[in-house]
This record gives sequence, structure tokens and C-alpha cells, in this order.
Amino acid sequence: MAYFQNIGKIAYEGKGSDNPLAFKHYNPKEVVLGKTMEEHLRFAVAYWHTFTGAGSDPFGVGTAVRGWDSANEMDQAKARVEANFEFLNKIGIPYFCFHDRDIAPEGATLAETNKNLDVIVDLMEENMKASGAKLLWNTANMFTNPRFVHGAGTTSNADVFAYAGAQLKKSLEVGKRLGAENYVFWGGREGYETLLNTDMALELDNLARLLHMAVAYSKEIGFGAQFLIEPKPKEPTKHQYDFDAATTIAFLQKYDLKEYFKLNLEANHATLAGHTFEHEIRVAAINGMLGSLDANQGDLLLGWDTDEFPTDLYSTTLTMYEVLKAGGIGKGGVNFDAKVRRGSFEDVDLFLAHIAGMDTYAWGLKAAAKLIEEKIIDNIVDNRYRSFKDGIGAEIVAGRATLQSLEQYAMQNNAIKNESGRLERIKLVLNEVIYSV
Ligand code: XLS
Ligand code: NI
Ligand code: NI
Repeated sequence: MAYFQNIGKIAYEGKGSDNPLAFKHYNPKEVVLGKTMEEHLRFAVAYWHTFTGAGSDPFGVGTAVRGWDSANEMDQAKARVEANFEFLNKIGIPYFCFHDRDIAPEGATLAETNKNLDVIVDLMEENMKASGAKLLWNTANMFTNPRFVHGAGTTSNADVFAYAGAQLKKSLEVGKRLGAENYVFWGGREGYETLLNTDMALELDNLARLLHMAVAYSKEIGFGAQFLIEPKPKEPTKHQYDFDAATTIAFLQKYDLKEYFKLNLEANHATLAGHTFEHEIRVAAINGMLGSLDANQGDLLLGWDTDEFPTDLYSTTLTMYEVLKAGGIGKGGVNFDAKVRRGSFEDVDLFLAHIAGMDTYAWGLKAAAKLIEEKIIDNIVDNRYRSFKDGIGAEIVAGRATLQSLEQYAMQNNAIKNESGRLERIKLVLNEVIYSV
């Protein structure tokens, strides 16, 4: 059955087109810096926002009425699978991502839940084979069910920790079966509300224990996905342990997990942490930890994860600049962890929103490529740090300088001269580049 009957395949029509159901910038086969757009961007659809969510918020129920709605949970789960593959095919997105509980309902026991999951995974496997669509990543939802009220890996209740382990085991098996290229750990309720009842040291040790178990089990079953941790500073807990890229890297280092993980960075999580997305990507990249991206954007006037579709060109340009400079996104991708606004409740909005995100990323990619090809930022940065190329700067960089040698130099160098950083000029150049591509 077709759920989007009035919508055909979305094609690239170029900048002049006024067809809302067409791409103006995303041209999958267009080559940019030696690779096609498709290869650079590796887009993915987030199952939970597009097929499971219906626009509910804390003040009201969902507003979207979907063709795959059904009173029977398993029927609905099966219909969503069909809708997912029809959507991927029509929009031309090669990947999707899901949490275990997005795709199949929980049963009365863990065994029943796993059975439900198996039925849907069978169906997914068939559809993946038939359509060629691939799983960018899967993950376990260990935050929605009330049992996770105090966390999963960081819970105060060992029975819940055990349940989380069992759920994670199954989820890794599902990932292996469907050939997931990555596997994500987002610490849903891994954080705390107050230190007054929290043993932070034990919670963090336990979280690391769970992750080591996941590494060990994946090895055992031959699941070759790249493991990713997704930082977020707050929401749902007041303080999430994987606060941002730097905090997460320090955690992984402390617990000897760094070699097994990379990071899945999300734009809205970056801004909630008080960073730009490009900051988070740079921190990951310079530590060899860039894994994948959750593409969305927040509302800077609001203090929560609004998960809007990315339409901010400055941000996608700087994001793609960081990705290109890091040598690409590798096994990761650009997953639209984004939802249509509650007021955008028609099916066609799902297409329009993804088109907006894809075009904004493609436009950003083109602008970033121009920044690189014309060495616009490289020239600025190289020139700014040129004092480290020779003389005392070269001594410092080579590790030959000592406090004594620096003193000797500084004592006879009484005319220190700084230069302007030229920020305003640089921002205007950036504007010109973005609007020229
Ligand atoms: C929530 C997270 C979540 C992860 C996957 O804020 O972004 O959706 O991406 O669990
Ligand atoms: Ni996310
Ligand atoms: Ni998020």
C-alpha cells in the first residue's frame, strides 16, 4: 500500500525551479571536491520523528493523522515499516536510523517484547533487500519506559541495570542482522537531578562497565558497526553525563574506551551546551573522534531540544567546512534527527521538511567547498599563526624552548606587536561566499 500517493520521486531541478517538491541544491550525483554530494552527505531519516512521532508536546496530543495509524500496535508497526521505505525511495535518502522501541511495541515481558521486535526486523530486512536502503545506525531506547526513571546504565537499581544490559544485547543483535554501519549510545536518562541522592562515581563506573560489555559482546558476535556516543548537556535529566564532546572524550579516555568509540554530534545538543555545532565537530576532529552527525537546529530563544529541520545556511556551511577539513564523515552520515513543527501536520510536510534540510546541507557543502578551494580560511589562519613558522615560534613548536630560553628571548624583545584579527571583514567574505554558490 502506498501512503504518499500524491507524491512522486523528488528530483533535482536546480536553482531556477519553483517546484516546492524538488531539490534546488541537492544534486546527488554532482561532484564536489572529488566526491558526489551523495557520498559526502550520506543522509538518513530518523524513524522516531518521521514515522513514530505525531506532533505531541507536553500540552497536547499529536496533530498529525497518518495513513499508518492503527488501533492495533503491531499492525501500526508494520505499516510504519512500509511508509518508511516508500518515503526513503521517494525522497532519495539512502539511510535510516531507529531506536528499538520506535519500530516495535513493548510486550508484557522482555521475551514478548523481543518477539515483537523480531517480527518487525524480519519485515525490515526484506524491505532493505528489496529497496537497497541501509541502516546508518540503530540504538536502544532506555529512557521512555518508567523502569528507567533513575537511568539505565547509571540507575540506582541493579535490576534495571540488568534489564538495560539485556535490552542492549538484543539491540546489538538487531544491528548486526540489519548490517547497521554504526551503533549509537545516547545517554537518555544517564545523568542526575540532584547530587543529594546521587553516587556520581558509581554511576559513571557502571556506565563504563555497560559500554565495555557492549564492546565485548559485539566482538563476540562479529558486529562490526562503529560505536558512537551522542553528547547532550541536559534534557531529560538536569545534568547529562555525556555533556558535550570534550566531556565525553575525557570519560572515554578515563575508562579505556576511547579506541572503541567515536562521537555522534547533534547541532541542537551543541547549542544547549553553549557551543556552536562547528565547535563540537572541531573538538571531535582534532581528537580523532568525529563519527556522525545528527542534523537539526535549535531555537536559540528556547532552552530545550526543539529538533527543528536545519535551515540555517551559516551553520550548515560551517558544519560542512569542519567535516571536509576533517577528511569527511567516514562511516557516519547526516541523520535528520529533526521533526516537523506541530503545526506542520500534513504528510507533504514530511517531504518539504527533508527537502529543506537536504538543500540547506547541499548549499552549505558547496559553500564550504569554495572556502576550501579558494583557501579563504586557510590563508587567514596560516597568516595569523605565521609567527610559529620560524624563529622563537618554531623553537616552541619543535619542543626545544624552555622557560629560560623564552626569558632570554623576551628580555631583548621589547617591542611586541599584535595584529588585528579582522573578524568583521572575514564575516562579510563568508556572506559573499555563501550567496555566490
Ligand atoms: C535526543 C537524542 C536522540 C538520539 C538517539 O535528544 O537526539 O534522539 O539521537 O537516541
Ligand atoms: Ni540525536
Ligand atoms: Ni536531540
